[in-house]
Amino acid sequence: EDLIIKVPVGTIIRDAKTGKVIIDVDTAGKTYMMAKGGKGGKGNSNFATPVNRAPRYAEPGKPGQSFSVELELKLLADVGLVGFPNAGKSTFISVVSEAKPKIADYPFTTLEPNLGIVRVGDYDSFTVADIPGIIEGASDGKGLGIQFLKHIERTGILLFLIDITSENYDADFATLNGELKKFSPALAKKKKILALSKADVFSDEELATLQKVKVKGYRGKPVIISSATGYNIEPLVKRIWDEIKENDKKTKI
Ligand SMILES: Nc1nc2c(ncn2[C@@H]2O[C@H](COP(=O)(O)OP(=O)(O)OP(=O)(O)O)[C@@H](O)[C@H]2O)c(=O)[nH]1
Ligand SMILES: [Mg+2]
Repeated sequence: EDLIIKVPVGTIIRDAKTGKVIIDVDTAGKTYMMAKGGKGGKGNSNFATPVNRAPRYAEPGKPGQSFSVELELKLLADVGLVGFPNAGKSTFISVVSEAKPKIADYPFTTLEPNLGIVRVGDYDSFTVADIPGIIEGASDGKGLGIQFLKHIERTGILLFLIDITSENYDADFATLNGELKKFSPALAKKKKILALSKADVFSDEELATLQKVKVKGYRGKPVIISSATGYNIEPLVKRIWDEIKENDKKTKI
């Protein structure tokens, strides 16, 4: 009888010895025969004849394949959140989804990724992965390191959050990008949306001067948001949704 082991979508199965990927379970319902079972033997009663009721002969079975595999689960989300500690990533996911991550005004509050489902209109939704904050030197092990970046390797797009009170958006954006790149050049090349968070701490006049702000290395205008007041959250969700649909179109062609 077949032994069927169910694994979540996003599981990668590797040969434990060589590390070679055997199968990447990237879609629901994907099946794969990992190891061929052995052949059952035949006991001596199968060979009984009227003359010899208890033959000594039996057919031995053949052993099945046997080897060790490693299973790794990567989160599959449409959007991955990228930012320094305290940028407001978890707060953002908590206002756009049902996720209830820990939020606090000190760095490295988030230690494990959180997933949230964001509803768009009545029928659509996308998923967001909130991960720990990145700092300069993370790729050399500073802060929490960057191992958790593997969780956003399989997201369609990245949402960068930079605190609007930061002194230098250009430098922040470059640092975040640099750390991503050191982890995986492919990750750094993903489609990005940049948002400046915590807009509520600025006055309307200050915000007015920021409306045209450009950030080096980022095409387009950053979206200025406040998770606290909801300012521009809906347009940002709409924008993310449009990008996801655009990405889908590209991968289908
Ligand atoms: N004023 C204001 N404060 C905010 C806003 N969003 C988040 N904060 C505050 O910023 C602090 C950090 O928020 P988090 O959401 O925990 O930040 P994070 O980016 O998830 O931080 P790490 O998990 O450490 O990487 C908390 O004190 C939040 O209340 C906002 O829109 N306005
Ligand atoms: Mg957090």
